Parts: sequence; C-alpha cells; structure tokens
Amino acid sequence: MHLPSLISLLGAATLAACQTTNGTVTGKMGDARQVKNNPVGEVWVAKFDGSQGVKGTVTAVGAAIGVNFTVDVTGLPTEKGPFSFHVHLKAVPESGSCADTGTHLDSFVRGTDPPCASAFPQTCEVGDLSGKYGKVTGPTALKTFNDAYSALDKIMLGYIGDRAIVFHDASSARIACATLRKVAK
Ligand SMILES: *[C@@H]1O[C@H](CO)[C@@H](O)[C@H](O)[C@H]1NC(C)=O
Ligand SMILES: *[C@@H]1O[C@H](CO)[C@@H](O)[C@H](O)[C@H]1NC(C)=O
Ligand SMILES: [Cu+2]
Repeated sequence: MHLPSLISLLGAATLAACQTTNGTVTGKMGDARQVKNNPVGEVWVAKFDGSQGVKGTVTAVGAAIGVNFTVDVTGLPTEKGPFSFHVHLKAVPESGSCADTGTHLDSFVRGTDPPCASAFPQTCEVGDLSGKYGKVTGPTALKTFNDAYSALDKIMLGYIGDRAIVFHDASSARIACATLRKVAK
C-alpha cells in the first residue's frame, strides 16, 4: 500500500473512533460493552413503598440488547429536584438505609470524573442511569429508556440484579432507595 492511501485509511479510522467515543475512553476496563444475551422479557422490579416519600416502581425488563427500564414514581419532593437516579452496588439493607447501598455500579471502572456525557453512554458508569438518560422532576415521574449496558445475568459485567436503585435530590442527598428483585414468572 502506498503512503497516501495509508494516511487516508488512518484518517478514516480516527474519524470512526471519534464518532463513537469522541476519542476518549474513560473506563480502566474500556468502554462499557453492550449486553446481547439477557433473558428477553425477564422482569425485575424495585418497589418504592412510600415510606421514604417516594412511591412507585422502577422496572427492568430484559431486551435483545441490554435492559428496558421504566421509572414510574410519585412523591418526589418537587422543590428539591431535579433528581438523579442510579444503580448502586448493594441491596438496601434491612435498616432501609440508602447510605448503605454502596457506590454506583461502575463495572468498567471509570469513576465519576469526568462527568458522564450522555451522547457517549458507553463511557459512563453503567449504573449512572440519569447521567445517560436524563434526570427526572417531581412530584411524579414516568420515563422509559433502553440501557444497552445493563445485564441480568450474574456473571456479566453490568449486572443490576439485587442491587439498589437510589434517587438523589439536587444536593445529591440520597432520598429514596429500593432493591431490584426478580419477579417470578
Ligand atoms: C471528549 O469529551 C470529554 C467529555 O465531554 C472531554 O473532556 C474531552 O476533552 C473530549 N475529547 C476530545 C478528543 O474531544
Ligand atoms: C424494549 O424496548 C424496545 C424499544 O422501545 C422495544 O422495541 C422492545 O420490544 C422492548 N423489549 C421488551 C422485551 O420489552
Ligand atoms: Cu446514586
């Protein structure tokens, strides 16, 4: 291959990389990988019982790629929003303490800096759902989105099962949490 065509080939490859990631890989383990072997139609639900003010559900359904989420809650304290929400590492303990649900699910180890750029969801923490798909406002929120990087199989990176969904207010205080549990078929 002569030099000019090699140069144009390299240019095209660089352009392709920029179009998908803007050239910046944030994760120590690379970009988040799409999950294509979830059990399609399997349902997991985090049930917010109202004891922390927030009432409703966050539902996760296995899809051909990743997981379809539905956030359907009410009782968010309007004046404290907008509200972010994430998958945290642990389940909510018996005490109900959202403080004890650990940090965000971050399977590809990118941390919170730089902040998630929603145009490049593969570079965000897997659990940073509101970073990728937008925060919600109160008092009532209904939002659906597909996250390609969430897994329903325990052996996969990005596994969300038996982990907490946590809502934060604008000051980032944890205002409500509930654990994603598998719904029996
Ligand atoms: C890509 O985006 C990130 C975060 O938005 C920014 O910090 C970085 O400078 C950008 N990189 C390039 C090569 O434009
Ligand atoms: C997931 O959402 C997509 C896009 O809305 C939809 O086409 C697909 O049928 C959904 N999958 C399941 C299993 O609900
Ligand atoms: Cu959080």
